[in-house]
Amino acid sequence: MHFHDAIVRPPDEEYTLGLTSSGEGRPDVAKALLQHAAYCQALRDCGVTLHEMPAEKGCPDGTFVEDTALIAARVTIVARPGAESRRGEVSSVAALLTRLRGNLKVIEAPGTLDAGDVCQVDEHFFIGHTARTNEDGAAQLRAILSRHAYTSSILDLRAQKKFLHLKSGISYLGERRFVGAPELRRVCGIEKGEFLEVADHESYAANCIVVNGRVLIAAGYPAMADMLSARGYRTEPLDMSEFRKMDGGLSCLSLRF
Ligand code: CIR
Repeated sequence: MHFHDAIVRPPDEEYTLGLTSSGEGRPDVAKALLQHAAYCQALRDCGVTLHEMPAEKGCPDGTFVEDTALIAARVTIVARPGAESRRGEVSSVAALLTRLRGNLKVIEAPGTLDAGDVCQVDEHFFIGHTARTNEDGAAQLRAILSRHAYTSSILDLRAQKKFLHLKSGISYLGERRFVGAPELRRVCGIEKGEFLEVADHESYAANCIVVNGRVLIAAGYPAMADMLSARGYRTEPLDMSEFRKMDGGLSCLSLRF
């Protein structure tokens, strides 16, 4: 899949007020802005045109723009975040997506869906049922996808507490290959041969993105970097420390299409 565009939104001074369970302390906003700028540059270096949204008042988690929508080739879906404090992020993203993508589908109450819970695998979608994405939201998404000739499966992840979202612990690399935490391989029912297992102490690095021939990964996870390099992937490490503090992974910072 080739990406031409990505939507991003920088953090602002309210960023420290966002949701987190990491216990890693408050993020340094100036540092987060630098890391965000480096992330944006890495996307540009992959040939992607960026659509930069301004930070929005009252949306401290707004930089995690991936959670607000799901963009597939044949349909664009506006999510309804499970955390009430994040619902205000959606309308501005929807307005931009209407301009960029045309007709949108929408997840409606009582459904909730954080798009970070959705992992696209070619024409199939894994949908995590989590603390953020409820049964109704997952079912709505499944119905929309099916109307656009995509298949999907809903995975009950509520028992595991380690990952906020499905994609916090698993990424699809393309060509039937995944990278992620072994426990999620089992839940997704993926064959071992297709799955590169991330060591437990590096599980944060499982969230990575493949963009036009490069894999953007979090810096500071050498086993993950070596595992991908050994298989011929070109990796681009990015410092994510200030996003990790707020439970955010690398994929969450952009909506790619
Ligand atoms: C939240 O708790 O919603 C944000 N602080 C982090 C969201 C990260 N998004 C993601 O993993 N897809």
